[in-house]
Amino acid sequence: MEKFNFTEHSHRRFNPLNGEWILVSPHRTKRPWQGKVENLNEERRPEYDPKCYLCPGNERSGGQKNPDYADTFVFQNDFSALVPDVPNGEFSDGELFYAKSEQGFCKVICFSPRHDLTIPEMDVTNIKKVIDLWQNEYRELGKLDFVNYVQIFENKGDIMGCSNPHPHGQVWSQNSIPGEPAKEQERQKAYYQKHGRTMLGDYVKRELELKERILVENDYFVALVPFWATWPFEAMILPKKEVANLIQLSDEDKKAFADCYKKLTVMYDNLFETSFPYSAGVHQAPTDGEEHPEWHLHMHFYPPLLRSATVKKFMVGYEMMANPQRDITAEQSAERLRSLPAEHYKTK
Ligand code: H2U
Ligand code: ZN
Repeated sequence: MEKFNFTEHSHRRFNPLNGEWILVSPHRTKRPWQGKVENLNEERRPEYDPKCYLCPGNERSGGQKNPDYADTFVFQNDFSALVPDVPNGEFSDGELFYAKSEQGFCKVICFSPRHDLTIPEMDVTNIKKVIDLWQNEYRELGKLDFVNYVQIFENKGDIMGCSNPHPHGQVWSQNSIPGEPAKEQERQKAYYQKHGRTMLGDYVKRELELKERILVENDYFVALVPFWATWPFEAMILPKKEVANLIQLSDEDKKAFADCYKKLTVMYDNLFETSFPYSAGVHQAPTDGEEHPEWHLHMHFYPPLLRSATVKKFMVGYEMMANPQRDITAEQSAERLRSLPAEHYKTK
């Protein structure tokens, strides 16, 4: 019997961050995919769109008018999924029926006044201003008594359900620690209790030695394809040093974060020469008043595209019923992303 090898044989990989598994079937992609690049003839957007609800000076659905902002802009979501004025309450009927009231806040953040830009097309100085805003929102929302967790995220592209191409993200904050960060917290806590170091601090150190899955590295931050990647081109950005939340980032750190955010998203856009859709979000320590030395801040990128600007990976069937599965390995994805030109395809 030949020896087990990642690029030939089906295997399961363990995700230590959430405790779940991913099935990898590399034998299904014997040859490297050349990537059919469909030219989608993406429309060029104007710098200002009079009909956009996020452009400076325009009116939103609720009737409010956006200010004439110059860098970033944040406002309370006019259709918030979470609101602060909910009475405290619980419902239970035996062990099987349980519900609880939830208070929170939803905000929308505009990354730039320019309707035609996206993160990979913005410069690092302006991307850093987005991270400044995240830091500020995390700090201020976290001070509220009823806010124990702040989720910052970005939905990019129609196929991710994004409602408007104007560069923007959202911040939802609430009473409870939601499912994904709660799983990560439990795993990180167990690791920290055992080793006295953060799980992702150790992880990033080892990845930097191996170099197989690293996409971008600067003085303080790294972008990589995690060993346990689920989505075909999933990636993570994380600080090299132990940082539990955005407040702990200095100006230099934020610049380094912005540099990774830009370089990673340029790779993404260049992969299929399209504005690459994804859901991305920052995971960090809850704001529940407890110490959280176990937490290591990181940003996840979950992009759905598989083979071209239009062919996406479906998380259906086996994925829904059992666990996620992928063909191309994390190392092969990293290799493909690294081999792309550093310059954005639109500026060619
Ligand atoms: P996406 O990030 O998925 O595109 O969502 C944008 C949010 O903007 C969405 O949650 C809000 C929607 O409720 N919105 C406003 O707050 N005001 C508007 O005038 C339109 C959309
Ligand atoms: Zn996470």
